[in-house]
Amino acid sequence: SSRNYSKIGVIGAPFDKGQRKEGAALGPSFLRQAGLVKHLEAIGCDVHDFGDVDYQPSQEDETVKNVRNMKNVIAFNEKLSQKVSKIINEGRMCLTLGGDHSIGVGTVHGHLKAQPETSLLWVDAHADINTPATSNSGNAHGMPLSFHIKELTEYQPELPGFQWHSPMISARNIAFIGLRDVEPYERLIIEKLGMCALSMEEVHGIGIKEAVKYALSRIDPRNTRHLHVSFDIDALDPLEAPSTGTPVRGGLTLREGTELLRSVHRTGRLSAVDIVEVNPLLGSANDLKITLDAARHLAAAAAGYYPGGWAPKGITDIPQS
Ligand code: HAR
Ligand code: MN
Ligand code: MN
Ligand code: MN
Repeated sequence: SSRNYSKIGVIGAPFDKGQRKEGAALGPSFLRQAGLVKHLEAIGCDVHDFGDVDYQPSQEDETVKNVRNMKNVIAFNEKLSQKVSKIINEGRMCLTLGGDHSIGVGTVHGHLKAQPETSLLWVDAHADINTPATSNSGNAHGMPLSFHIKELTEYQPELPGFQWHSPMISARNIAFIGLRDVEPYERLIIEKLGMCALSMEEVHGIGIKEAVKYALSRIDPRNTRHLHVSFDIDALDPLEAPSTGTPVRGGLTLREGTELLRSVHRTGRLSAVDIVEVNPLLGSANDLKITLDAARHLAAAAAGYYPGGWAPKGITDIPQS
């Protein structure tokens, strides 16, 4: 095995108005404090931390067309999208630290703007593909995919301030891994669009390696496209990542999560990763420690970290005593 660590740009997306629980906005600072960025440097990555998205959410906001906090969601993601484009255009893999999953509006848009030929792996317990019309919650973190999919254009409402955004990816270039809490209308959309959706049932049936291989063969059949992995920490089992807003039992082990990311890294075409839905205000101190540590391991795997280790660079002989 050879050393193949990445050039990475880190951006913090401290935003939690895509759902009702406070705390996910503290994700970026807690993840940095837990050493996520330092760890990437320690394993040999060339890391540039671009800091956090510079946006203070306004206190007064409203629900428009069943999208709660519509103004803040749209304004925050416009800024985030620009940052992501910039980092990818600089030739770095963009690692976005959330934030709730509504920040997937900005990360995926920014990536597609920089690299239109991109396929997307959505690793999540949830499908996050509700349109504003199908959502029961009005929470934007359950909707980001619907905004990106070209085939859903005619089902979207006009949202004021959202003109900067347009759907830029086909459903055939998106796959899910880890699903186990999908609503009926979400399932209808998945079936109508013929999407590749590997629930925990399929992951258990064929194993994580085959699942990733199959998903990539569906969304990138010629092995030519750039890849984006949007990793919701709740894809992991709550035993592995308890500090999150909507935990669902029966999820991926951390080992499966790192295997997934390292497999995608090995393609050489992984250009953006999101790690979202870490909520430092949920669970015990130990729950938080476990969750932050899981996120750190996921980031390292995305950067190509091989757990078997490497011999020191340029050295072939064991030192004499
Ligand atoms: N499907 C539900 C909704 O639309 C729940 C989404 C839940 N949460 C997430 N997203 N963490 O992955 O509101
Ligand atoms: Mn999600
Ligand atoms: Mn290209
Ligand atoms: Mn989720």
